[in-house]
Amino acid sequence: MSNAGEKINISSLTFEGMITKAVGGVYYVDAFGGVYKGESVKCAVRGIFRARGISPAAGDLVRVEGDDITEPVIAEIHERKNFLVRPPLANLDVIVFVNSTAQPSVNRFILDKLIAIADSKNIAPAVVFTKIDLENAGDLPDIYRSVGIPVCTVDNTTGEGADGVRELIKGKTAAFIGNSGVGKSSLLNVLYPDLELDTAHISKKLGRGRHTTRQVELYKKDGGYIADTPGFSTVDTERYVRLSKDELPSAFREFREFLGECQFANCAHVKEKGCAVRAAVDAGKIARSRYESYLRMYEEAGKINDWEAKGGK
Ligand SMILES: Nc1nc2c(ncn2[C@@H]2O[C@H](COP(=O)(O)OP(=O)(O)OP(=O)(O)O)[C@@H](O)[C@H]2O)c(=O)[nH]1
Ligand SMILES: [Mg+2]
Ligand SMILES: [Zn+2]
Repeated sequence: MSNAGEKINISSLTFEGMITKAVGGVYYVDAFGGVYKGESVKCAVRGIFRARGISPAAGDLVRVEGDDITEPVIAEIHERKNFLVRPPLANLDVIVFVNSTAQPSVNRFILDKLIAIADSKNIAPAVVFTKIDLENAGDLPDIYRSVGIPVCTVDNTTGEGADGVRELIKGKTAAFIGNSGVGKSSLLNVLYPDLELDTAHISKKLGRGRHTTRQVELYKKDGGYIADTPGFSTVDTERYVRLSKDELPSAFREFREFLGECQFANCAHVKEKGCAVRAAVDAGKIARSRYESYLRMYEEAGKINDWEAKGGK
């Protein structure tokens, strides 16, 4: 880092980089150029962002300005290609949805909902099923593979299947997301043992983990960045998801080819006559569990819209 007595060209203290960690107003930025190139630099942020209601997040591409007296400052946040509110992450290429075949068990509805959100934000979804040493993944891999989503099944105790995950995330910015206790940190430790992430034993009483991972950080690996994230609970997903009734049908990727074929142009694909989506479900072209997730999200979207229409915010 800079040395008080040394003369440094100020312009070389300005650099482009990516935020990898945000903790209590302190940001760590991976420098892409300048004198700190390749290093992680601790930065503050200009107050102007707070005034504008922008809070820098891991994954943000930024310009950092420095002089040789004060701490480097994030002076500009470049436009985000996408943003996840919870956990706060910007500019993701891939979200790896991690599910356990054993405890905690897979919640198809939550998985479908999260995939729909990723698709609607143009973030490529991928699905991993862990703990295959304990339970078989059953029909799940086929359901997701058949709609073009990459699926890996892994046993984190031996590392079996983990190489498939490595291929998916190589050179990308990828977040590992899923319920607490599914084995996100365990899987990342299998892929990158030097991370030494904390993992926890399942609480027998609750049948789920205890939120071992508490904060989001992007780690530089295989020419890309990966984020371990704190496990969510079902309650979280009820709160942060906002897909409207209009956005929903096309957020289910396998519905898209049928959307123009319904008898009524404004078909909601719920119980309308001549619905091509329902016909596809009956014909086995769309998995029933996916369609059921759609119906449930449609119902939830109705609640949100009605509530907002009554003046809620
Ligand atoms: N048998 C078996 N156990 C696993 C596997 N993957 C993870 N576990 C165990 O499951 C527990 C939870 O794993 P973690 O990696 O801490 O889960 P996490 O998803 O990071 O949980 P949070 O950080 O709380 O969100 C630990 O006891 C792991 O040893 C697996 O493939 N097989
Ligand atoms: Mg964890
Ligand atoms: Zn329809």
